[in-house]
Amino acid sequence: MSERPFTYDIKPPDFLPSRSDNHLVRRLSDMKGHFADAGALEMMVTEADKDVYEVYEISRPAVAGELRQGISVVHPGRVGDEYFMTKGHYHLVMDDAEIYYCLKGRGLMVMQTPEGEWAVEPLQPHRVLYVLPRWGHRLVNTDAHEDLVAFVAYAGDAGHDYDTIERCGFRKIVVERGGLPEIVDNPRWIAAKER
Ligand code: PAN
Ligand code: ZN
Repeated sequence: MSERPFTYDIKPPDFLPSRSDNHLVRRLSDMKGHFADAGALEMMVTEADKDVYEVYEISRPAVAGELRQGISVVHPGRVGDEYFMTKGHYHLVMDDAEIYYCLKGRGLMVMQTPEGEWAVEPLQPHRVLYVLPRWGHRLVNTDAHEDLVAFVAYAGDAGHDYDTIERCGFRKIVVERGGLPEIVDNPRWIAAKER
């Protein structure tokens, strides 16, 4: 039988999808190299290897024309003064864009191009963010208590390039200063010309 159109629900209060094909959990121990304070991360991993974020994937074939979908949940927390966040990535197919629709919580999307341009956009419930082609992206939860939850949709063939971010980092990181989020230079960032 041929495949049929389908629906699923994303409902409050938790906004988890009624259908998902994959559930990924990224713990502190999966985040080595991503947070600026490596010592603080090491200590936290030893004490309790907490979940940092989760992704519920609605999988589609990895081809142009399809749309992969998912719900990303970034939990509240910090490593040193840096807020919990996703690893972040570029799409392997750099021309593939992405839609984020924030359902719950407060946070920031940190973005950059390989040429060194950067942007940070605040997220709050009911806000849509369009991630342009070529822009690497990372979700950051800046709330002290609540999960940051977003629906995403991106081209089926996009793929994820994590290596570049693992090697070079994001140009900007988000830290807490006096109870408020602040965007600061990443001491670990390696500019394209030095890579
Ligand atoms: C999202 C992300 C998700 C997890 O579905 O994959 O938020 O972040 P990382 O992939 O950086 O670990 C997306 O942007 N897909 O393209
Ligand atoms: Zn993406």
